[in-house]
Amino acid sequence: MSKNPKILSIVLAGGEGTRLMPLTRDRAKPAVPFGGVFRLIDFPLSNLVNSDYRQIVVLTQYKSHSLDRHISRMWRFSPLLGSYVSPVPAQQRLGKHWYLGSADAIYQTINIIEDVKPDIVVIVGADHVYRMDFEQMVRQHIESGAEFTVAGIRQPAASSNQFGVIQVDPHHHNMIQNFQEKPDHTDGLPNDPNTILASMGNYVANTDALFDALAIDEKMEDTKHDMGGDIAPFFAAKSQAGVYDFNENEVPGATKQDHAYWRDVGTIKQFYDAHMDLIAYVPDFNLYNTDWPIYTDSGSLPPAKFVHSGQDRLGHATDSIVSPGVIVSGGEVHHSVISPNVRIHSWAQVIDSILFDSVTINRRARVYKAILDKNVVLKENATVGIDTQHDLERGFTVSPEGITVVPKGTIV
Ligand code: ADQ
Repeated sequence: MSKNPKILSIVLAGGEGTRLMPLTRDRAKPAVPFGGVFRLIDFPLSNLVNSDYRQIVVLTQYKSHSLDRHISRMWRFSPLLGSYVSPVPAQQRLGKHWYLGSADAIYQTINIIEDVKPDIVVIVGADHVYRMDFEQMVRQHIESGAEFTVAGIRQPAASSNQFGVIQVDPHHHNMIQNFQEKPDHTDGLPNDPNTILASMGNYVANTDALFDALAIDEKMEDTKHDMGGDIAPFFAAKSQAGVYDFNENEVPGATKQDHAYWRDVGTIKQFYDAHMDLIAYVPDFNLYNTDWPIYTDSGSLPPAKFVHSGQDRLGHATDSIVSPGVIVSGGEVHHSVISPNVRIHSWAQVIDSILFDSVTINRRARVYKAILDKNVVLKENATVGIDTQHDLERGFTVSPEGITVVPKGTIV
């Protein structure tokens, strides 16, 4: 392989995100807003761009309208400079069938990959919040001589059924001996039985070897056509899979707290908790790391504004993130994440909550431990999250942990 191999990145952005309902009712999971101004897809795309990988195809599938719009508005690079992010909707693929698993999604895109003729493909999921330097992973992949490399992170052994579990070859440093997709039980690490090395769902592959593996997989009966379920075990079985240890590598500007931060935000609880991580006094994930920025389309919105400081009408926010275009007029915000263009009026209270774009909280309304999707309006005196039984009766989703989610556009 040449010293400067040609790299193409593929972002798998077809996940449905059923466990995030109703937030994924009419948007693909990678298009779900996160952290006020971002969408989930901004994290893998920022990581790739910061790694200097700027030829990117995004494989979309399910309810991809807002995802496509976000990508073309925010992420369309200059083809003149040789950089681009192109969304590839499912109907543009080779096969007639709606594709099956993530490996099939890549297989159906082979003609697009062949046009680019990359030496190496970097394949990343679009469902996680983290910073990662893919250039480090590619460098290790090349040095190891493996055909395929999986990024691994330590996770509790009890969560093995959510992850691809990597067993490292004791005789060959950084090579995978065995890869099992979501086993119910598995042995932990030799020196730490309560911990496993889990696949992050990010892969680096030599293009030729990947094409061969995908073609073999495509012909097999007993397969889900899944990168984690079928392709990673295939390379492990022929001793051609390396592992890149995320915990042992750092991205520029990472603080002690956010080094090795990686969160699946696939459930309401995980999504909520990752937001709370952002607003901690010393944040676990530092959005303010300008050495490794997370890019997004914030539009040309005016700054956030806080007004009315009469004795009992204090327009203010504490321990919170407040996005541009917000007006807090005589209301109180505490320990919350507020997206652009939200309005919070006098004597209203928003506590421990996440408000998406253009939510309006009218006078004396109260919100506690809730996620309000885009364009939700609370009328005067309305409440959400105070009485979860009442929330359920009104058709809102309440997570087992008591987080109320109000769907897009609801008037409460
Ligand atoms: P899962 O996330 O359960 O496990 P999957 O549902 O295939 O696996 O999703 C992986 C990524 O591919 C996601 O970003 C998803 O949006 C996307 N995706 C899924 N099907 C797709 C399709 N048909 N077209 C386009 N994109 C698609 C995976 C690995 C595990 C690993 C975990 C880490 O299989 O081994 O441990 O990720 O969270």
